[in-house]
Amino acid sequence: MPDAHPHTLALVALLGALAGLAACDRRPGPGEPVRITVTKRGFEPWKVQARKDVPLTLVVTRTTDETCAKELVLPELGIHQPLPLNEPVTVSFTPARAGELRYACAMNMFQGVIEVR
Ligand SMILES: [Cu+2]
Repeated sequence: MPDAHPHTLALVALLGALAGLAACDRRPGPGEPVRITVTKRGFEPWKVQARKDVPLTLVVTRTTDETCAKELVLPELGIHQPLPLNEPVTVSFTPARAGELRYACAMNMFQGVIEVR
């Protein structure tokens, strides 16, 4: 194997740094679906950001049968979305006001917030 050129090494280091940044920044770009996983700890992440008047798509996947969080209820928007086990479910809407949109499981034990700016 030939010696690696110094520029190649620098490029590899740069790509590594970029990959690290991408892994740390979990905030999706505008229009990108926001992934939420329902684990035995509840909705993860429990807080997501959104923009007023910009369509928001949540992709919610319940990965545990151990809790009662088998539904996503967002009263302000009349959403009662069943969450089948291990099946990504898409919930789309456009926040019409800034502020906090609260959602929860059907029994209000596990909660989450969509922070609309
Ligand atoms: Cu519950």
